[in-house]
Parts: sequence; structure tokens; C-alpha cells
Amino acid sequence: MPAASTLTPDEIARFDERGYHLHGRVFSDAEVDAINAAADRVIAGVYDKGSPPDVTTLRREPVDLIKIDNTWKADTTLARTVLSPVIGHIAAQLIGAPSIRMWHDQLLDKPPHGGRVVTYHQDWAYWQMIAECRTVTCWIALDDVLPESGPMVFLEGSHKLGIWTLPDGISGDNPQKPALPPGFQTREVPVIIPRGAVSFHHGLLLHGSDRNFSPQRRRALVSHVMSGECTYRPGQVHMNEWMMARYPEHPAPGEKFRGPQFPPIWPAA
Ligand SMILES: O=C(O)CCC(=O)C(=O)O
Repeated sequence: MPAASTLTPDEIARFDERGYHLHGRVFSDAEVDAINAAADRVIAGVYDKGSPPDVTTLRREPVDLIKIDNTWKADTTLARTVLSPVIGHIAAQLIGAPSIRMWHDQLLDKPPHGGRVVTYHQDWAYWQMIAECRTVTCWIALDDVLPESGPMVFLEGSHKLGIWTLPDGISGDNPQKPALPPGFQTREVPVIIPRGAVSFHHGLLLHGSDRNFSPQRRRALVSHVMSGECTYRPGQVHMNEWMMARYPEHPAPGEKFRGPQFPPIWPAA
């Protein structure tokens, strides 16, 4: 039975306090099987929508990570998943936004006994072309996440510390744990969730992940979303800037994001 999308006031208050919300299963086993089949097709370069994703970084043997950006442009099943109004509704409640738009999606596949360390970072620090920190990362587990399969680890409450300098490389061998202010109370929370469940985190929450030490893949489909009120601020290089310019409709500096690069997710059309 999929989890409902209406949150309680307590769940929203805990998100404000902790910087994350672990939801129950949103996608059934059958849906996850279909998503995984679609993901494998996209990894193999088969696109049922007839157009490629925006950026594809395939695994460099033997230990790297597959990372594909904006799979919604390439595949119907992946588009339906990352643009799900259920996810949009949950994100909207967490940040108190009247509407939610896609920022970009990511398919992540850590191979068995492989992958890399994802260095501790804050998502919004890479997204400075969004002027307001009103973003949520919605991380959909496509395999049961195990303590040894390289789960994301959240530094609880760290979204309250403001913006941090970018780490020296996002993917490598060094977690580069940030030196937190003395006395700052936190705990490391590994995101151990079943396939089909969704983890939501704030754009300023520090998080990272280790290699996959298990014999199974650790796949995730990630929907990075923003409030429909967010505006475009040029200055930091981002894939979305050159991709949005390919469409006649895109925001000018200071305008709200609009146009085909940033599809609306919630309220559902
Ligand atoms: O899946 C991971 O290990 C890291 C993902 C991440 O950093 C994110 O989705 O914001």
C-alpha cells in the first residue's frame, strides 16, 4: 500500500528541525521493477521518447558511478516517476511552497563492490542560479538500501548552518567531512530505506555517501525540485543554463523559472 502524500504538522516540523523527511513507500514493487527496466534501457542508450538525457556519465571500470541527468527527457517511465505529483505534493508541504517545478533529475547507479565516495556537500551550493534556497531533493530508492551498500548519510540539522564552501570535488575517495562549529549538535543519519521509498532533504543539508561494499547494485532516481516561486540568478555555471537556452521560452535574470527545461510537477496539470 503506497504511503499517502498528505503530511502531518509534526512531520513538517521535524523536517524544519532535522532537514530531512523519510517517507514510506511511494512506488510499488511492480513500479520499481518497471523503473529499473527503464533505467537499464537509458543506461544502454535506448530512449523511448526519442531524445537523449542532458548529461550521461557512464561507469569507468572498475569502480565508478553511473550518473545520468534529466532522464525525464529520454524515457516515459522515468519521466512519470520524477514528475510524480505525489512527490511534488510532499515537497511542497515540506517547504511551504504553493507549487513545485523540476530543477533536474539524476539516475544514480553504484555498482556492486564499487562506486565512489560522494563527498559531503549541500545541493543548493551547486545551484546558485536558483536565487532562493527553496529546493528539495527527493531520492527514490530503486534497491533496498543497506548499511553496507553506500547509503546517503545526513548530518542532521546542518541545514541551519547556512551555506558551506564547495568541497574539493564531489566524487572521489575522500569524504572530506566538514569541520562543524564547536558545540554544534548533530548526528549522522544513514538513509536505510526499502526500494520504492523516498527520502526528502533540504537544499542546505550536508550529506554524502560511501562506496557500495555490498554484492548488489545501489540504484536511485533523484528528483531535485524547487518552489514554483524560485527565480533565475545568473553567475554560477550549471548544465541547466545552457540547456534552457535551447528553448525559446526560458527565464530572464530575476524572473521565475519557466519553460520546457523546468516542467511543473505540482499542482498536477
Ligand atoms: O546517492 C548518493 O549517494 C548521493 C546523492 C546526493 O548527493 C543527492 O541526491 O543529493
